[in-house]
Amino acid sequence: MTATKAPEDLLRQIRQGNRFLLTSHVNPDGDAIGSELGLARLLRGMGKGAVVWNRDETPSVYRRVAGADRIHLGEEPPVGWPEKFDGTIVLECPGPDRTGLEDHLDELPVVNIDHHLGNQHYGTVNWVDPAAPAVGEMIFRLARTLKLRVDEETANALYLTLVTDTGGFRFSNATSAAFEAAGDLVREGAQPARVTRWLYESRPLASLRLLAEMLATLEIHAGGRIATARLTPGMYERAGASQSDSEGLIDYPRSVAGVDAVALVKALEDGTTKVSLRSRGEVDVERIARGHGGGGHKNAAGYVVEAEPDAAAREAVEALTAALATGPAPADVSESEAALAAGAADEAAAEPPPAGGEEG
Ligand SMILES: [Mn+2]
Repeated sequence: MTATKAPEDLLRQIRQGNRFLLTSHVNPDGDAIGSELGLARLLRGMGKGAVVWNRDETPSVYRRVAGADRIHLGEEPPVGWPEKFDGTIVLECPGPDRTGLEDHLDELPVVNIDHHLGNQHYGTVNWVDPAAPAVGEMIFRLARTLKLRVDEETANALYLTLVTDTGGFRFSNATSAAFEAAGDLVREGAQPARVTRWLYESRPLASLRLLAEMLATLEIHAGGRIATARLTPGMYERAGASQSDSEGLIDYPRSVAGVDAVALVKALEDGTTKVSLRSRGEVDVERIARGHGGGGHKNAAGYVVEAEPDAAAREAVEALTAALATGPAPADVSESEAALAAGAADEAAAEPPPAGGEEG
């Protein structure tokens, strides 16, 4: 697949509008936050207004990105919506329902910029490029097409999207385009050591305590090829953790030698159970998630079921076992095959609306 250019009508929408609302999917990941904040800075650099509105809170590891403290959160629209805006730009979001704000999205023209293969082309204008390693890389290309200056903080935000979506340049989407964009962003002032520190060396202590709780539940199935782990409201409570502190924890069971598929089973406060799946290579977990009303990518997906955690875990292991049996033998369990396209994954699960307060 070759990279596509931002379509003319998209460039026109952006040039003509004066004030934009930017949003992305529920449970935002690094690509969502970095793309939003990077594009917001670029638009402001053009003399335009930009407000980022996300339904869910920003995971703590992304809060160092410039502008993260100004993101409007929750289901109530920001001041002046929609009369003081000229359009909505939805980033890294395959369908409008995934924003959690879909009731508001038909108010103004929508610009849809995404790299998910299954994008529903729901925008007034759509730019969907499945070959892009991250939506942030598309935003960087857009900046070049519009001949915009990319300042240091914008470069950091966009660089972060590449690091997170490629799993630190480990996954199969760590293409030459990803490395070229990363190199160009560093030339524009991105600071890899700083961004890496935000991402991997700034975890809240509660997140590590939650990891310890989760690892105590680690189980291996199918002769070592499947790992399961649990999260419960009680664990969050003991760890003093908030929902976003579980970001990235599923990568630990997947790091076990020989494991090709992982199910993280999370008991939710409302009695439902969220199942996050990860896999390697040809093991398709998106199909399993879709069968339960969820979604995601081939190697990273999720769903919510009305079942007890034990039953949900058993069912997930059965489905993963079947998927392992039908997929080709893992001749080469290369790390690069774990095309996580970070985060965009279990957020695909039909999330229940957030309860009033923080769970745990
Ligand atoms: Mn992405």
